[in-house]
Amino acid sequence: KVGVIIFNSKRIEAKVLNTFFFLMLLFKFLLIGDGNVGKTSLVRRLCQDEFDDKNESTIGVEFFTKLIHDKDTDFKLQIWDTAGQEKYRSIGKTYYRNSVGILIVYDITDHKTFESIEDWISEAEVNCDPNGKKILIGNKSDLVDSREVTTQEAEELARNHSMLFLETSAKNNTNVFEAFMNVSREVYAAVLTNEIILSNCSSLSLQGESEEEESVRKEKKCC
Ligand code: G3D
Ligand code: MG
Repeated sequence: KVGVIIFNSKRIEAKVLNTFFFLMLLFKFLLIGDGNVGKTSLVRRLCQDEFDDKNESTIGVEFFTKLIHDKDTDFKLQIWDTAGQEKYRSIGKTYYRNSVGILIVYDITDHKTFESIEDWISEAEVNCDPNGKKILIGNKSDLVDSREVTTQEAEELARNHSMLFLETSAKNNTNVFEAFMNVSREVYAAVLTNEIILSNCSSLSLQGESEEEESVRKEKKCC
């Protein structure tokens, strides 16, 4: 089955985009949540398959990219990570603009970070695509003895907001790829049904990488 994308008012099959135009769907994803919950560690685990327990709070690049191949479709995630601004709740609107996949992260060993989740959901609802797909992520699932947030209470919160939910460990590489993949599949399904309209050029990228992305990858060893 081949999905149909409405692009600039034209119906284009997703596979045709991939095969003949050497174009690839580009989804902007972002991570939000309190400082220190492991947002940067999750992106690094996904893109570099690395875990560094001496993470600097500022990483100096605005986004990472990850190519995803799922069944007969390729797409690219452009994943924005904050550079520490979340500590002051001063994330600008540019960070949120055009994002269609939103990962909202708390730390299962710090209940305060879970209590902030409602505020982060409100931020996402005000600033992101209203049909964007969200996932609630309870990170640091490896720290079982220090757990402060139960799986059940998090599941209930996610259900109340019609969000996906997963517990992850960036350290042990548990559920990290799955978290991004599950949101990607929901976004892609919503694109095919026109619930999410990718109507501007920033939603497509040439297959392969741009010079900017290549230089970021080389500098930061990104994927
Ligand atoms: P942030 O980007 O949300 O601010 P970071 O969070 O990715 O910078 O991570 C904050 C701290 O949590 C880091 O430790 C990091 O190593 C740790 N961390 C991130 N993910 C996990 C995880 O899955 N398990 C465990 N055990 N620790 C994790 P430091 O010591 O640098 O503060
Ligand atoms: Mg960070």
